[in-house]
Amino acid sequence: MSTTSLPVLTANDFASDQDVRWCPGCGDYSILAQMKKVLPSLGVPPEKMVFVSGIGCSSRFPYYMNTYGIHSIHGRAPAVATGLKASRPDLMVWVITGDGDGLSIGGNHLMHAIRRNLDINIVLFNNRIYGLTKGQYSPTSPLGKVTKSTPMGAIDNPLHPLSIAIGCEGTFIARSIDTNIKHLGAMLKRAAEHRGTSFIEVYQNCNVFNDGAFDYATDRETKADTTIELEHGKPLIFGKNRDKGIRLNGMNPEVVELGKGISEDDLLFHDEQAPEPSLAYLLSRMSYPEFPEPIGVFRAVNHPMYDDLLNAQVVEARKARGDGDLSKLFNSGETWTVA
Ligand SMILES: Cc1ncc(C[n+]2csc(CCOP(=O)(O)OP(=O)(O)O)c2C)c(N)n1
Ligand code: SF4
Repeated sequence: MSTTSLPVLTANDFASDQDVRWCPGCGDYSILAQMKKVLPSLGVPPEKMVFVSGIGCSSRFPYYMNTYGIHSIHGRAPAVATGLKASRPDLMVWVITGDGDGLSIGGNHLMHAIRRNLDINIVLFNNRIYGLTKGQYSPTSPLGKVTKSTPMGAIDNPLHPLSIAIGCEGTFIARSIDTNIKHLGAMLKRAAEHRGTSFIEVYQNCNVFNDGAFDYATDRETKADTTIELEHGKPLIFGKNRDKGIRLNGMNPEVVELGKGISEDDLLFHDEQAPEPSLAYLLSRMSYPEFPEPIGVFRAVNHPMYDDLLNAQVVEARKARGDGDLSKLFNSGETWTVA
């Protein structure tokens, strides 16, 4: 008996020969590097992977991967990925999108991809600006944000990507930060391993048109007090001295100081597997400066997958009615000739 061992892949096996054309210092580089680092550990060869994107700086991602890729049209990556995964369940499909691409023109498509629970992985690079079109405000830009298209300050309420994903009852929902590379790698790996749609928001610095949007969460001096790492089964504790926590006061989270009559047992314990998405939603509403912003897995639950259900129906239909005949179908029923 002969045994053949599979080649051990490295990050370089997933790198394409294309020059990377993002601005020097853009947060996209770090996301690309972590993706290439994580993929070899999944046991899926590059030829079985497809990266699908829409339009934007982040959407250039497929060019830089030595996998199959589709640079599709603005906001439509989830629709293209849905068709691909439904017809080729053997492929691992990633969707790369930006806050403008995914939440503005593509908001509707993103929503339906998440609620269907197809086995795809969506990574939303959130830089709270339109990068490619040179600095117009996006659906995640904060109120009052002065940009080229909002010279007197943005007056529409920003969207919270994770609140939307949780509202669609997504089965895997996480957040990470471009500069927190270990955490980002871990989140990408967990997303890839999740069966069903995974949705990760990555805080990404656009150092040309929105530099410093996440300084509060990345600055070495402040990040321990402005972010909180979610860990399944653990209490929500944060702060440089790990002396602060999140407690539920009725339906509202509040920041409390540990000691002074408050112990760890009084805090909210994170349950990423809670069947009800309500607590995950509350966490997604916590934002700076009132709260530390959660990073990590908000929700990871198992639900039936769209691709499995669809393909089971195809098998049933074939059993009952035999293989289809496209030409017969086109020429059946009422047909007419255009003169
Ligand atoms: C149908 C259509 N409308 C508008 C545009 C212009 N456009 C290109 S990219 C973009 C937004 C990109 O922003 P985002 O998704 O946040 O990506 P980033 O460039 O910041 O990574 C827009 C509005 C377009 N290309 N096609
Ligand atoms: S414009 Fe912003 S998001 Fe686009 S490549 Fe440059 S730094 Fe990155």
